[in-house]
Amino acid sequence: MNNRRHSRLIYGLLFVFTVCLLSCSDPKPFGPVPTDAQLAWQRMEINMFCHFGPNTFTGAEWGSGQEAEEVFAPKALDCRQWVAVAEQAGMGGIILTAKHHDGFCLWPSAQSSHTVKPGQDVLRQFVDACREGGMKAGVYISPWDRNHPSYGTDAYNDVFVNTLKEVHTNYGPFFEQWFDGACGEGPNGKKQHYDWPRFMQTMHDLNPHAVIFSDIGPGCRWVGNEEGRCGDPCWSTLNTEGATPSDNKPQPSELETGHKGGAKWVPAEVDVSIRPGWFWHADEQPKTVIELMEIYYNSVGRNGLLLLNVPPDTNGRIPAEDSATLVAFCRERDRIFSKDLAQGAKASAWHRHGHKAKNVLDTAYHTYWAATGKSAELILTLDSATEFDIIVIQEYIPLGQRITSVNLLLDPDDGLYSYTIGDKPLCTTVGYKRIIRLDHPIRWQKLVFQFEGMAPPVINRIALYNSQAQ
Ligand code: FUL
Repeated sequence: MNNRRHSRLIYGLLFVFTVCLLSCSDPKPFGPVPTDAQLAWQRMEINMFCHFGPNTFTGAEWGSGQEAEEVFAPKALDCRQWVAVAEQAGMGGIILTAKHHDGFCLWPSAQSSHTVKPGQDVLRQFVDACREGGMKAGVYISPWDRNHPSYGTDAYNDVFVNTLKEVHTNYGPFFEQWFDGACGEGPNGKKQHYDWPRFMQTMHDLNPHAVIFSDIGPGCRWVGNEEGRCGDPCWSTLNTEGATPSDNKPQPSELETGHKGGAKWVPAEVDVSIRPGWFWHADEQPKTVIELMEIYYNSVGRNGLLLLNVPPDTNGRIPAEDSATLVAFCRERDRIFSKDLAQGAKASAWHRHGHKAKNVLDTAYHTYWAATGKSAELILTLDSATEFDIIVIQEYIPLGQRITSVNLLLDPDDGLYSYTIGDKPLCTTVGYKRIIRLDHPIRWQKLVFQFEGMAPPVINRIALYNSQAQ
């Protein structure tokens, strides 16, 4: 072999080796990715919010802080019932308003005189009931305090830090800390300058695994509205540089959509109430199952976590009409989503070694199909023509949120054509979960999904459902 042929052979072998190495290697994360706690949180999908306190008895939404402590008098407090309702509703966690804007503490706090009576520790009953029932407990502690005499002065930041320490040390661990951003006037007419960096650092020191909610995270962000919907698109990434919760946050419309290519992983939490108010009021009624399903599609179905508020009444129990609605809401989700019609299909695509297209069909979370390019196609061939009207796609978010559009081609004998919803492709962003409702059911056998991403798409699940099925 002469020298030229010899070096050509070596270059050839090197080329083949490099290509092989590139296509065999695991995909690398793209951009920011969730922490283990954020991933576990997102996979909970729906949690319960409980607004409970003096407002439950006075009919207010924002208590003045001047109400007598005695007004808080639940007749038959039963936190186990809250847990049972949440469990039947398919929820894995409950977040309780341990302190709302009136400053009233649902535990006998050493930081305030506006609290429950010593023998009436609701927070204790709540965490005990959650632990007993295998439910995760979370806590809302409002920085806005309309009762505390030091509110509006530097001393209040110390009080608030001590309050966090008291709650998380004596009652924790909590899976989520909810920091409401509201910042109004206190009893002396002054507004507080919240020391957010200190609050966040305190939380981190107390429980680094708690997901911290605020307008801008760091664990999860406010979705920018209280109507029960994410934006479309909805990115789990957000630019938070220079922003603070409360008075220096991104616009609500930015919080709805997040920022494409944003620097931090701060997924959207969709807080909305089952009733018109956050607190229970005798003259209000829960939403219907149809309304809750719409909220579900627009929150969980658009890459958000749904935090559904279900307020206990003056008995200290969740009213029967709310729990019946929640059970019916859960049944409706089971009815639609228990039969994945893509099971048993064949999936094919170009793939990286070990991350084959068929992985999108199994139910294991950590198996996925990794495309080789930013534009990629995956073909799903069902056993026979099958009717469906819902497509669920899940991006494997431990490697980041990548997808920017999904197009569906249907493959009739006479050539491919694109399925559009209105005049749009199936969707833009996917993220943890995207539920796409078609305009009407279609009966089809071969589906070609075309993906575009900022990096090669990585998908762990594609499923098909028929919402008309019984
Ligand atoms: C808001 C509060 O002002 C409401 O009272 C409620 O707690 C809601 C969840 O957040 O900002």
